[in-house]
Amino acid sequence: MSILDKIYELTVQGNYREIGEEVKKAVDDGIKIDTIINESLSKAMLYVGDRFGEGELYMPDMLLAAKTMKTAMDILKPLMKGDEHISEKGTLVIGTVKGDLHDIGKNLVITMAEGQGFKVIDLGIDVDYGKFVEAINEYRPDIVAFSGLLTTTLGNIPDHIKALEDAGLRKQVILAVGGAPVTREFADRYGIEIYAPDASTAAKEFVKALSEKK
Ligand code: B12
Repeated sequence: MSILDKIYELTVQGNYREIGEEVKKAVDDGIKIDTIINESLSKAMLYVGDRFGEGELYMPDMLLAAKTMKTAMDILKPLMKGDEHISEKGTLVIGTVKGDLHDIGKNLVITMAEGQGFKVIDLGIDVDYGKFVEAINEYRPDIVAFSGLLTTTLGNIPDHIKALEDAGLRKQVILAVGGAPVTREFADRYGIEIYAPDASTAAKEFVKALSEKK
């Protein structure tokens, strides 16, 4: 079994005790961090979610998989920052939408954006509309990003945007949205400029949007 397969398996099994050693081995073998995240960790989470959706796995399984992914990311994150060409490109405010507690994907987007030189203000999970407004007033970000994993709470996106419009702030920022159930069509429906299916693409899109703005 390849080391990437092993990391995938350990994540699916929720084996947070052994994941660290394997992740370190993969890094020592020269496997790119991006590859470990995209080919093993994220794929494993997708698999666990699908089995949960089909009733084959349960909530504790999802929690263990999440804990395993977090353990792996705690090792990878500091390594990512080291090898980057950081210059402060711009400011990003990001949060998981109101009613939603998922944060693994958001945290990955943060890691990648920081790697691209962004200053990131993380508003956390279950973020109320007003919090985004406050953060824009305080930090004057270039980009405001919503992360959403639940179909139900993604329905709150228009309210998030309306809060920005009511505060007269919508035109001052570039909006971004992402999360497993989000699509390009969804973003277009609400006039959201940036959509990306994964964290590396997200960071690239942020950089591109800023260069087009300048
Ligand atoms: C782990 C997990 C949990 C953990 C969350 C732990 C945590 N700290 O985040 C726990 C166990 C707490 C949990 C709870 C629940 N969950 Co859950 N969960 C998952 C699971 C298995 C993985 C999510 C994940 O971390 N994926 C890995 C990351 C890396 O991927 P990602 O989040 O998609 O992010 C990537 C991209 O989407 C993108 N991205 C993410 N954000 C952003 C933002 C921007 C701006 C951009 C550009 C890109 C971007 O980049 C990321 C990195 O590549 C998914 C399955 C799935 N298919 O998504 C279900 C899933 C999302 N959960 C689901 C459900 C139903 C729930 C619960 C309602 C279960 C329950 N009955 O209580 C609760 C809801 C709690 C709440 N109010 O939020 C459903 C949602 C169904 C739906 N479409 O609405 C899913 C799809 C499982 C399923 N198939 O049924 N969950």
